[in-house]
Amino acid sequence: KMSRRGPQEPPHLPALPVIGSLLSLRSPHPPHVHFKELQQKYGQTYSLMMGSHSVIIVNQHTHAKEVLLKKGKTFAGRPRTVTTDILTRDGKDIAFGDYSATWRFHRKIVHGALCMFGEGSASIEKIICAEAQSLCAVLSEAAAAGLALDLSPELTRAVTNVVCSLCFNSTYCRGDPEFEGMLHYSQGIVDTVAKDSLVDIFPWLQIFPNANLHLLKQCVSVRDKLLQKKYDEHKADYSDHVQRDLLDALVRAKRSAENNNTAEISAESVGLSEDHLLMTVGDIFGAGVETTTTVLKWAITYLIHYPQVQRCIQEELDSKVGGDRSPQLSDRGSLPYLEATIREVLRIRPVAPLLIPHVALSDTSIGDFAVRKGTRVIINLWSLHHDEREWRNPELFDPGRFLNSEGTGLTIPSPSYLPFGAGLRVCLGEALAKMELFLFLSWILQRFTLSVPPGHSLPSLEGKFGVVLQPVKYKVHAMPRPGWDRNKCQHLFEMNC
Ligand code: HEM
Ligand code: PLO
Repeated sequence: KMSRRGPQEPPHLPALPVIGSLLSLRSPHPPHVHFKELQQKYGQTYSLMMGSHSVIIVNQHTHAKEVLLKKGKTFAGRPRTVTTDILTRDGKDIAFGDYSATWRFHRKIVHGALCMFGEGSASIEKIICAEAQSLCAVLSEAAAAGLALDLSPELTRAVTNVVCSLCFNSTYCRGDPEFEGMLHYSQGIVDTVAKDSLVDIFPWLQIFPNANLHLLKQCVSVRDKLLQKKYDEHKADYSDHVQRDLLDALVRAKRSAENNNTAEISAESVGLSEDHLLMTVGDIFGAGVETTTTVLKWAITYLIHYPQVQRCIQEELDSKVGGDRSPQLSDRGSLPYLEATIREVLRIRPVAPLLIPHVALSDTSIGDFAVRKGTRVIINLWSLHHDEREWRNPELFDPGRFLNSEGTGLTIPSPSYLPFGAGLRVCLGEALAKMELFLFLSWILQRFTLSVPPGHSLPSLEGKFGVVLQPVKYKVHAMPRPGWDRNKCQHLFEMNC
């Protein structure tokens, strides 16, 4: 309840000048786990100093929803940090850009471009299925040769080709040097970005900021060359009559703003400079690749740990889809156990366990706590998804918790579940990501049973904390299911397309 003296400051971790609350933040655990533990001592919502910045950590769903939904506009800001400024040319992108007319405009363009792919010959479904087919072909070949495979590059290529089609109307073949380069720079960025604001003041991560910044700058410059090349190509053969992809949609918006001299909107005023265009498409490309790939890797890691879950999904696929055709999006409604498994993976290993930090744009409050303008707010999704009051046995991987009591339909058993965030800053790729997860996993599990090679130990479930929470690397043995040899896979594909 509100006290008579008005809203109080939230409980505060001890803080020293310069390093802030650094001494209280020493822990062998990654930040999201440590922030969850600190609740024992400070309560569910508390504040601390990161260097000179005041930060509030939110560990419960009611406060999280107040920040994201009820007061969404007040908390729609983003902090500027050294590393994200390098990545996004001082916040000229969507994800790390502050709340502004430009940000709103770019979200709208991206949203429109993603919707454009709903139907027609270049539909997202067709694009994803073509990649699923090619992924399964690689697994078949490895299986025929008796090889175990690190699935990471294969999954990354499949997912990359989907966003590449959407962003640039192009795809990569296996072994394409440009793709290999992208794998390398993107991992470099994931490992280093956001490490100054959140992470480089955490000593347990053993970071050397300068080496980090150097690597980040190098990787960003490789990425920027790739983006620039795509942009120049699109500018060269741009036509008002066809819109092939997101980049065309952005170029069109820029041109129409430039031609529209009478209107108040000029390219500069709505943020349609070349920098803005490149950073927006860079965001979608980067987010499109790293998030979905990471979830697929977590899903496979858990399926290997829980073969009974894998069997359940396969039985569902056998009875609802059968063996004479491949799964399609319209099967989603009849495969609840697979959907439940995807939901459980997103719960137990959220891609962005701390979302992206939000910033209060004016003086406000969270619950009974006063919050000053400029305060950073970190929503600890890890705490929400592992809250013992909301989830029975939160550490247990149990897709069944997302099924109704008859096991025939889906539910969300707790309001403490926000894998894509919520409100103004909600993920822009949620629908796309869900289509990809469903199609890739259903195609793979219809054809293969996944396990670690004989004699290998199970992959770790811990994960490596960075701007996304990634599983470790390991080799997978993909055993074709009865009747699913190489010829059948190929034949079925040719029939369907
Ligand atoms: C933001 C999750 C896939 C594009 C976010 C946020 C989360 C999230 C938690 C932060 C919300 C916040 O800060 O409040 C996920 C998950 C994905 C996924 C779990 C996969 C399963 C994608 C894909 C795309 C995408 C495929 C691209 C098409 C974005 C963008 C933002 C964002 C642009 C920034 C939004 C903004 O700040 O306005 N996502 N995402 N995401 N996501 Fe995703
Ligand atoms: C991933 C590496 C790329 O090279 C650049 C990039 C752009 C957008 C980022 C993404 C990275 C990581 C995941 C992020 C995404 C924007 C939204 C998404 C942070 C750094 C999430 C999960 O919030």
